Amino acid sequence: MKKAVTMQDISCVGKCSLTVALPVLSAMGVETAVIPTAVLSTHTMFKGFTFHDLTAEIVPIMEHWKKEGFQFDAVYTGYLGSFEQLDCAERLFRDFGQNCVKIVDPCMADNGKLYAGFTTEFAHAMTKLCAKADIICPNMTEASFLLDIPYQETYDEAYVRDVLKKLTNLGCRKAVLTGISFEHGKLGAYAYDRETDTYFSYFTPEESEHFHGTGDIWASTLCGGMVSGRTFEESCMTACDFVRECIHLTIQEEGHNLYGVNFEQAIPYLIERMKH
Ligand code: PXL
Repeated sequence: MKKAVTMQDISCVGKCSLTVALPVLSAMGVETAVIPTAVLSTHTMFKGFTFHDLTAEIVPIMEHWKKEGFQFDAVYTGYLGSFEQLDCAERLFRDFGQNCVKIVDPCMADNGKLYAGFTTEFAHAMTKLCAKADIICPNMTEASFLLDIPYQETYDEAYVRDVLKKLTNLGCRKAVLTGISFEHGKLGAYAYDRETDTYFSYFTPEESEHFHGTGDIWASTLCGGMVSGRTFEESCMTACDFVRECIHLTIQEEGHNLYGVNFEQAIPYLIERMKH
C-alpha cells in the first residue's frame, strides 16, 4: 500500500487542512501519516478561533519515526504557521523525502490578500521550502506573494506561463497554478514542468460559489493521484474534477455550510474515478 505523510494544522471545524487531507487520501487508497502543526477550534476565517501550537512536538515525532525506519511515497505540506514550522518541513523533506514525491501547497493567501497572521517575510521564507519540492500548487495570490510581484485579478495566458516559469525558477520541478480562469464560467489549473519544458492546462465549468478549503482538497487529491502512480496531468485533472463535484453537491443543499464544501458526498465520485 502506498504511504504519504502530510504536515498541516487540524482545524476542528472548517473542513480544511487535515480534516480534508486524511479522508481524501484514505478514499484514494493511500495510507496517511500526519504531523499536526497546531490545533485550532476553527479555521482562521471565523472570528475568535483558538490556536494551540504543536511545533515542539514535530522534531520528536520525526526522530521517533527515524528510529522506526518509516518511509513514505509522498511528503505533502499544507498550511504552516511559522518560520520554525517551515524549518521543520525542510527537515521532513531531508529525512523522509528520498525516493518520494514532495508536494508543497504554500497555503497563505487568496483573493489578493494574505490570510490572518501571515506576512510578506513568511511568504519569502516559503520560497525556500518551495525550492525543495517536486511540485508546488499555489493559487495566483500565493504565487504573487512567493514571487514578490503585484497581484493581478485578470491576466492572459502569456502572463500565467511567465508566472509558472518564475515559480519553477525557485527550484521546484513542476508548478501548478490553481483557480485559473481566462473566461467567465470556466475555472481550472495551469501547470508547467521545467524538466520537459511543457505546459498543461485543464478547465471545468465554474460553479457559482467559491468556498474555503477547496485548495486543500485540490492539493490532497493531487497528492493521492501522484502517489497512486497517476501522471501529473491525470492527477491535476482528477483534482479539478473532484473539487468541482464537491462544490456542485454543496450548492445543491439548501442552507449549506458557507465555510467548507460537502466533500463527504463527493467521495463516492472520487473512489469511482480512481478505478479508471
Ligand atoms: O485552507 C487553508 C487553511 C488551512 N488551515 C487554516 C486556515 C486555512 C485558511 O484560512 O485558516 C487554519
